[in-house]
Amino acid sequence: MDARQMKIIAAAEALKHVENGMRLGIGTGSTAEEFVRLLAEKVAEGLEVRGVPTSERTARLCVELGVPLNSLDELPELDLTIDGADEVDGSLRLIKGGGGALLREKIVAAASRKMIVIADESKVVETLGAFPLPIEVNAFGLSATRIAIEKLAASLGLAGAIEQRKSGEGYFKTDGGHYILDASFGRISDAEALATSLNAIPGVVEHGLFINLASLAIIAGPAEARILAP
Ligand code: ABF
Repeated sequence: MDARQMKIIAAAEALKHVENGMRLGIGTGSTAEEFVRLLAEKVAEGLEVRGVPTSERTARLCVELGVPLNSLDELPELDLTIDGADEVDGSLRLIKGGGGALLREKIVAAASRKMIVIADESKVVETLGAFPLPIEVNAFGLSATRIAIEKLAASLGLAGAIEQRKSGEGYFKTDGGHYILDASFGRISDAEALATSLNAIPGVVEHGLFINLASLAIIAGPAEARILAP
């Protein structure tokens, strides 16, 4: 079974949690896109849902495939969000943001009663941090913000390169017009402490540590999908 088939299996399992009339947060990334494709088939068959996309990219796909959309301001309370992840640990802590949509993903997840993560086995880790942590930062004072993050990391015993994410010849900009710093800290032994401290740095808009947001994770392996629950 190839990687795409595993993503489809996880997405199909997640679709079983979608009920008629639901207000749905719709994630970003290749796994979430498989979910959008399956959801669109159900919508074409008569399923009635309203979606709130977590990125412009997801919004475009939903429009193309006929999934009805609203803004989060129109639907500020959601029943369920389904989204991918870059890493998942056994306590359902996540690293997200490899696709650059972490800010909207976190706002949408926080506005949802339930969040289901869809991923394949390659995303499951014992300790978060092998995947560089995306940190979305304001363009103003970028160097000062980077220094503050470096000092914070050192105070928590974390070391590693912090690279500004590039795109083509320039730097990657998020849907919100911010930049991303990818922090290769390695093992993050206290994700809660890092998350709280990053939030206290003024130039940090948001970071990719998602803690206490996921309700369950559907993890697709070569043979079948398994559930990770808190
Ligand atoms: C989004 O897409 C992100 O938060 C995460 O960075 C990425 C996962 O993408 P994929 O499903 O393509 O691995 O969910």
